[in-house]
Amino acid sequence: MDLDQFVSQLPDSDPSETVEWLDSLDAVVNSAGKTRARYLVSRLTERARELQIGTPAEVSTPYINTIPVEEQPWFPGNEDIEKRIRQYLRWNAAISVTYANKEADGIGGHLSSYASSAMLLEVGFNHFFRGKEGAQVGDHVYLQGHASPGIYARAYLEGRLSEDQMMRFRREIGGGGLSSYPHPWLMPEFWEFPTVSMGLGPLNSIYQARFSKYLYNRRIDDTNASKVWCFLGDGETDEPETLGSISLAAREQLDNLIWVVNCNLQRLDGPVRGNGKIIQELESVFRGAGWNVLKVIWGAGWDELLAKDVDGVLVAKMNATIDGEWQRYAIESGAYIREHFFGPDPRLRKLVDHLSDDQLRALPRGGHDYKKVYAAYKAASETTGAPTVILAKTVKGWALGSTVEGRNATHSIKKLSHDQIIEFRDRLQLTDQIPDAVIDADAPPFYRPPADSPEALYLAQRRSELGGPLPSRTLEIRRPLTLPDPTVYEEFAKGSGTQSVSTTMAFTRLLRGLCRAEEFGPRVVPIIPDEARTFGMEVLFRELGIYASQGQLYEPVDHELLISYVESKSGQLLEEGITEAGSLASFTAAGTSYATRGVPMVPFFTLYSMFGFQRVGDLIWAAADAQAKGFIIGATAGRTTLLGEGLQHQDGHSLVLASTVPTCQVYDAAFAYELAAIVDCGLQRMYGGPDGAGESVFYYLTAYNENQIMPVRPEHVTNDDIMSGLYKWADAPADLKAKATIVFSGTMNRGALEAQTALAARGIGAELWSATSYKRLREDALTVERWNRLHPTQPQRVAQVTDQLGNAPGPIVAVTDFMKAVPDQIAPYVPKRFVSLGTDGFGRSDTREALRRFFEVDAANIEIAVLSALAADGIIDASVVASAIEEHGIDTEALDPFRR
Ligand SMILES: Cc1ncc(C[n+]2csc(CCOP(=O)(O)OP(=O)(O)O)c2C)c(N)n1
Ligand SMILES: [Mg+2]
Repeated sequence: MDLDQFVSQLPDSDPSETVEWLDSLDAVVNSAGKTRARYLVSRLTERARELQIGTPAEVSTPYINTIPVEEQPWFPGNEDIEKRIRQYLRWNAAISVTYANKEADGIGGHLSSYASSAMLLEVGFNHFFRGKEGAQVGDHVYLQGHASPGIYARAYLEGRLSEDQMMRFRREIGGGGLSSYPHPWLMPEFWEFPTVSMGLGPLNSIYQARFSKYLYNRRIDDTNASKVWCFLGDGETDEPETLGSISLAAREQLDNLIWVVNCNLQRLDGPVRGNGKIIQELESVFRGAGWNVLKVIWGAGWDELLAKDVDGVLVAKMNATIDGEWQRYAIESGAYIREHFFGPDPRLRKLVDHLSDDQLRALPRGGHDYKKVYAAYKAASETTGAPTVILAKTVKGWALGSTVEGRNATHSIKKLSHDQIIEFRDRLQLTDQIPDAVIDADAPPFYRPPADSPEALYLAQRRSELGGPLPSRTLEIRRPLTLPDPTVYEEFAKGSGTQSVSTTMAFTRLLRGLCRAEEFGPRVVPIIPDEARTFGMEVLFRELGIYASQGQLYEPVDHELLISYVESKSGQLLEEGITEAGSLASFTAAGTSYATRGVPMVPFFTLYSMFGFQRVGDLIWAAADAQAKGFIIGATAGRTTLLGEGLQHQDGHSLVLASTVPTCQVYDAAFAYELAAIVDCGLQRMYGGPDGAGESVFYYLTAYNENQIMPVRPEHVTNDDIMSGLYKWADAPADLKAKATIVFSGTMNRGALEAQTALAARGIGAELWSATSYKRLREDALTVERWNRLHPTQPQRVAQVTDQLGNAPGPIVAVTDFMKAVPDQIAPYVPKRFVSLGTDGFGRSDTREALRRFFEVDAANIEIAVLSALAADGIIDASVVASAIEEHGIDTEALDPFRR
């Protein structure tokens, strides 16, 4: 369909004038050709834009630099010194990777990504990226993870890293090494943003920029001057996470966000778009989304040729040449380029008659020309009202030598031979600094100029002027946080009286209380991905306001209601729309704010538990690596508690997935008082202490939607009991001898209680225990087990769960609304018969009752499991179990749900 068809539907107030204009265009095409006509149309469009006529935006422009040479600003740096610095950086980066691969089974590393992006990074380091010294917030710079050797090389030149550390690239164990990629967890004073899982850095950077504006608009921190820079690969743009949220950046007018896409036209295996043009494709995508797009395609050498290209043949050839060919031109000789690029058209060939083959071969790409890059960065930093993306064309493996540069295998080359090192050294003009005699292919020397050399002084001076070194993860709290008064938790200990409520409702009430708390309240960041009504949290819309950078430009349809949809510039709630990934990125930005700007913030991200770890597990992993703090609330938890929704909604495994994340504190609360205690203790652990720094962990907490009367917190239950993962909730009925123990979690407390009553009717007493965290119990047991293994001659320790359940009565039946694997985490440490009841298999749509019977976790099945365990222990006769099965009408021939 012709997209311009709409024009025929517009009124034509002067048809004869229209015909005149069209005829003139026809005449130009006939007499001067299409190139000229295209030029004229472009000029008209440009003028129309100047006159603010409101013509539709073009999504694509010719394959040339966006900033014309006449508009290039003065380059303020010292060109010679910067060049030498880059040479040293390139050298040291490559050498550190070579060290990591000294032995036969090397430990990897990448040479060619940094080689292609060195210039892009250096212009930023020397002229743009603001550090965090003094009171300034500083910039947030997301770097391509596998370009880390270059970042280490810079820190080495700056004297932040030692030669020993450089030799220990990728040797983390034993200390003193450098992590393979940006890992704040492993290098907490250096790296800020884990980026190497492709796509996550770009996504996180968008929400980081948005969060910066949120802090500013809510008057929590003056982030106005702080920018977010994100460096990413052209191949990385294929990840849906990379481009998935770019429209948000434009909608939110994130002019504090600058992306630099290193378009080296290659990814790991081969070309990104051999048959197309990645820069053009990305330009259309970003322009369509409302970004400011700056293409940096050609270096200065081309300016003269483009100026002489009066009939547009050069631009036409540039437009028509596809990336597979450009990649080839990057490695071929000048003669080949003359023959194949310029050759076929005599007008083109004539353009370069005056250039030698060597000069032709040396015509640079824009991303390797610091003046072009500087111009783009300057324009980007001065842009208002929109985010900017810079599409910079580079060569992968640039300057690494003829056998590496631009080759399809370049990404995976990890080691340079002696000859390659010599060629590289020569190319970098480092013969004086690194003479042949000191080059040993296995142990080539690093090179750092003396501290009083012009290069070292320049480096130091540039960084000090920009506010200190980078990357640097701050551990200094600029705006301390005060924890809420404990009275906010008190009501939850009293139970819900006669009212039936869910733990989700209790959580919402607690969240409101926390948001209202003096001083602490504004630091809470509630995050919801379009599920507030599902969770019964819509009361928060009006009470807290939904953050909207433009306020609310309309009167909402439900404005008269108490729960109306209120958007506001100072709103507190981040209602993210349907994006768990985006919400997680907000969670990460808020949860790491203590370290990225010294302003602790407390995110409470409530998600649909099925669409958490399962959907955005890698983002959660990255949040953990970034040492994020906060609470992820897995609402509508449980495979049978969430009724009616079926297989793709009913979550019986987020607790299993959560247990894989080292810093994640996983809690499955049964009662309102447990939930309140977990939040209370969690806040103290993460944000307590003298400076509010606390521990770098985060909490995953389930919340169910089944209503029940919330019990009063038993007298004997302490916060430590709840946090320890397991505590006795109720004794066996007073008149009976306790013969068994039922361990429940979450909403299974009700079935457990019913089973206790039914067992009592059979004269069997059972204790009830609440397991709030199997992960916690397992980790404690693992620690004890290891200690015992390594201290064989010392008095052996006993794990908490071994002590507790070892001394509890009879066999243990653990029941959960999650997979059996959840309670099974403690099975090896319980020194007696241990049976798990859980919800393995796909979910089903039905009532809770039917579901619990199907998954065999209802009261009857708990009772039967206890009887069966007692029979197996020889305490009762098997016939008792058989008759209970019959009494309850259990279908013994039904298929095991686990298999379906
Ligand atoms: C999610 C994910 N998948 C795969 C990889 C492995 N990987 C590392 S670098 C790379 C190629 C990157 O190409 P590009 O984004 O173009 O960056 P360049 O190195 O060319 O600058 C791949 C596939 C990864 N790091 N993350
Ligand atoms: Mg690439």
